[in-house]
Amino acid sequence: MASYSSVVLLVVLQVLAGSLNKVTVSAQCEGSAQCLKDIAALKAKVDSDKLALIKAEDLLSAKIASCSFSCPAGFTKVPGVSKCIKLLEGDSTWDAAQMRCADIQSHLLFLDSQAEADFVKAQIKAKSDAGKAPGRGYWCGARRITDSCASDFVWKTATTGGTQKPLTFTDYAAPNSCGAGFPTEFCMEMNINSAYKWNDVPCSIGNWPICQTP
Ligand SMILES: [Ca+2]
Repeated sequence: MASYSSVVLLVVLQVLAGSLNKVTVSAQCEGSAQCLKDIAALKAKVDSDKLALIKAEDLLSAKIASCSFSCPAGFTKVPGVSKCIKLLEGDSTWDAAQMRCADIQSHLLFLDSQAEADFVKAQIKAKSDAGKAPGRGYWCGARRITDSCASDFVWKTATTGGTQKPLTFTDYAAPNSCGAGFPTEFCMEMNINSAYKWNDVPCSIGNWPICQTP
């Protein structure tokens, strides 16, 4: 049977051996090019996984927003975006059209992509095909910054004040004619004569409003 002192000696030796192993491994790791490479690779993977997680969370948030988004009664959702439109009937000037939209907590249509423009054209065509005033001109929210043919178009919720937004794409009918002979074409309509592409006209003519919310 081993004596008490022998057992103590064995334990001490084992502890010492363990410490030595740890020191050796640690020294190898800190000095090893392979080890540093492994650490760098793992850090890169963590960064990559974090980015993937952030992207997945963004997708999730967008999907939740899209799925939980609904339009007010009477409005139609524009596919792929959180935007609702409503085609009103009856002639109004551009200013009066904005007020009619404001009465139903909306503003004249802003178009942010060709896909949106094409969707709206299809809505107008469906209305026209259903016998609702075929060939009507419709107001959208594009108006020149100032009442001058040299002034650019922007999206507006009012003639003065309100919200202004730059055009991020255009769907102009060619040619737009503001200038000699047509000196006051400051507002934009969507007209059947140009397949509902955008045509500048005087803001005082009568068109039907296309309202948008939000
Ligand atoms: Ca014109």
